[in-house]
Amino acid sequence: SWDTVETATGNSVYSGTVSINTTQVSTSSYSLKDAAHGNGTTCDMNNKTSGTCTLFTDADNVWGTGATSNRQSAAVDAHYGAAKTYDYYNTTFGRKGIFNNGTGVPSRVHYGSAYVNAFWDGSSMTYGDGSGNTRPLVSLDVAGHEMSHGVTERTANLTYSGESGGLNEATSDIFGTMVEFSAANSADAGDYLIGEKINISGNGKPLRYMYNPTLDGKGIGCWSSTTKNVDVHYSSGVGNHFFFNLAEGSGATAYGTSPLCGSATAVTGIGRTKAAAIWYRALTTYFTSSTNYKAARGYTLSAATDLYGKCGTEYKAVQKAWTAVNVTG
Ligand code: ASN
Ligand code: ZN
Ligand code: CA
Repeated sequence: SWDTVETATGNSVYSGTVSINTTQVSTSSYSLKDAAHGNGTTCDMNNKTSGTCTLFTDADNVWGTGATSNRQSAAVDAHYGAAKTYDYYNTTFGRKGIFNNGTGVPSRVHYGSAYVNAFWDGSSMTYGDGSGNTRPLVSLDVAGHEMSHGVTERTANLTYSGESGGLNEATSDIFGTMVEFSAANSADAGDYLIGEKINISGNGKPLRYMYNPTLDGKGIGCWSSTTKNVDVHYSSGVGNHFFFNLAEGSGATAYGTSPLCGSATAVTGIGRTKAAAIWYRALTTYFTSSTNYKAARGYTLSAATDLYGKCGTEYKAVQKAWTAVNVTG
């Protein structure tokens, strides 16, 4: 009988030729349904914003061409991104999908006409094709970012405004980046840039820079009393900059130069695996809907204590990394 899990080849827009999981549905038809990742599916909105999303099917189980003009190519990226995000949370934290119940999610691609965004709506992922020079919004970091909004929603549920909104956005940039690193894909290697593949502004620049958030023109790299007043995609800079310092250190690093705020002293990184473990524990154990940056400092120190002990290297690095973004004790 059919409905068997297949390992298929996909030619993606951004991640090269990748392995994806599909399902055989008849003698000569396969679908983008991934029984190895909670039955996550990928479907085509056919450039509409409502109505049926049509599950992708294919006769030979070789998907996409890598060209944006091929409708399956972006679907391959989304399907791969959903699987890699599922794998990151499961392998790293034992979290079984966004809902932690083993269920995957639908990914809806080709949403709307010239739609330059992607979003999580509480149950599904949706991706636009971009407009003009902007490419489809289906890169690994964008997929990991959006699905991490689902994880935040199901855990701390950080309110999407003010400083808690900045922490919500930073959480998505942090784990979107961790998904990108964990996939170890040579066509889309890990970095601390967000959206570097999609050319969102048409100038070849990424959307955000975690090592120096000011490089996007509006991001906040150092906390101040006005951080709460800016859009959450800019106040996230404080959290992104903290995470970079904690993972990679301040100053010149392999992934960019992180400036110190004020008179802070240099930070030596503890590596992104430990930094992400501290953030995830803080997110899932201590953060609440109203957590602000000052509280996040205390909660990540509690998380570091839980994981690595009180006043060890990791604990002190968390202190220094927050002080380096002007979130002081
Ligand atoms: N792409 C935007 C974001 O994730 C849209 C949204 O859901 N706020 O930040
Ligand atoms: Zn977001
Ligand atoms: Ca990236």
